[in-house]
Amino acid sequence: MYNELKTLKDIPEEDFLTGGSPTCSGCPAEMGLKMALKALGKNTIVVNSSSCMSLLCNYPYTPLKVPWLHSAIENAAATATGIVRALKILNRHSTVICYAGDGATYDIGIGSLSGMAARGDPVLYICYNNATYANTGGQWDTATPFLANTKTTPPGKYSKGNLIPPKNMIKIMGAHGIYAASASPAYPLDYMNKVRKAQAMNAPAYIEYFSPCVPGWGYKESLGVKVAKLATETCFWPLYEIENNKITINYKPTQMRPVKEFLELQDRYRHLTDYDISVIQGLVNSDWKELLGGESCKKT
Ligand SMILES: Cc1ncc(C[n+]2csc(CCOP(=O)(O)OP(=O)(O)O)c2C)c(N)n1
Ligand code: SF4
Ligand SMILES: [Mg+2]
Repeated sequence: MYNELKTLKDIPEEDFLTGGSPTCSGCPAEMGLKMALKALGKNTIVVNSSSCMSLLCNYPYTPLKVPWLHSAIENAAATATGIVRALKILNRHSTVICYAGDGATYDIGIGSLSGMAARGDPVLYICYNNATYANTGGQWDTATPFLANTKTTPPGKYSKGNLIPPKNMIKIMGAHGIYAASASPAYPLDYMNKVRKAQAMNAPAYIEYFSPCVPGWGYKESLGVKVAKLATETCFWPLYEIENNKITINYKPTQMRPVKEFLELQDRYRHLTDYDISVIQGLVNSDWKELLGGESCKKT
């Protein structure tokens, strides 16, 4: 059981991530940590793998009002496990979270994360997915969407951008038998309630937060939430959760918008032709159909 936020008015006013950080103006990843901490409360310890978010704290300065630990990019989950076990020896309790990028999660730290889930360590792992190694300039990783332009997948005479379809980490973590969910800055109540739900489980949990990136995706800095909203309205980024291997879709648009509306706001898709966009639309349609099928098949 957890204390559900029913309306925006229920969101706690107290902030544990204050102003003065060096992230880009309008950075949705920072918003994601801010909202998570509002949902979790003061008795929380944050582990941050090397990333844009690890720039938040530069000794002796920090915008955070909770304890924060920087880990190497490959071992945030193992570091969090160590904290949980040390607290147990001290007979103390805090919620321990990892707030890690997609590069750390999908690629460099996946072994550490998988081990944490397999051992049953009570850590809430939040991956903010900006679909690149943003902090080092925006290189491709296995979260990068099909045909996206990144520093290492530039479109040109012989290339259309990224040709490797991204993997689905939410399903990979759900297959570990733990709670796994997608979330978005455009649906703050859904996100913060998932964070609270995971906190109350006192078990390993994985939440993946869709995190538009101003310079990496190339959109106007005021449009982060709009980009994220269109990702969900077009079913490019559906909101769902996996619990005890059952899929529940949290939001079904009454009318699915064309994926073009999401793509056209961003420079990383500027090179696409109408045909390329139709290919992406086909992929989105089949992923959405598979998700709907997965939901109904698990309920019967
Ligand atoms: C083992 C290792 N490889 C590479 C790096 C360099 N590095 C520092 S931050 C970073 C990007 C991390 O990407 P992600 O986890 O997606 O976070 P983001 O930068 O997008 O916020 C990289 C590659 C590193 N610190 N350690
Ligand atoms: S590069 Fe992207 S993720 Fe990094 S601080 Fe800027 S907007 Fe945020
Ligand atoms: Mg990233």
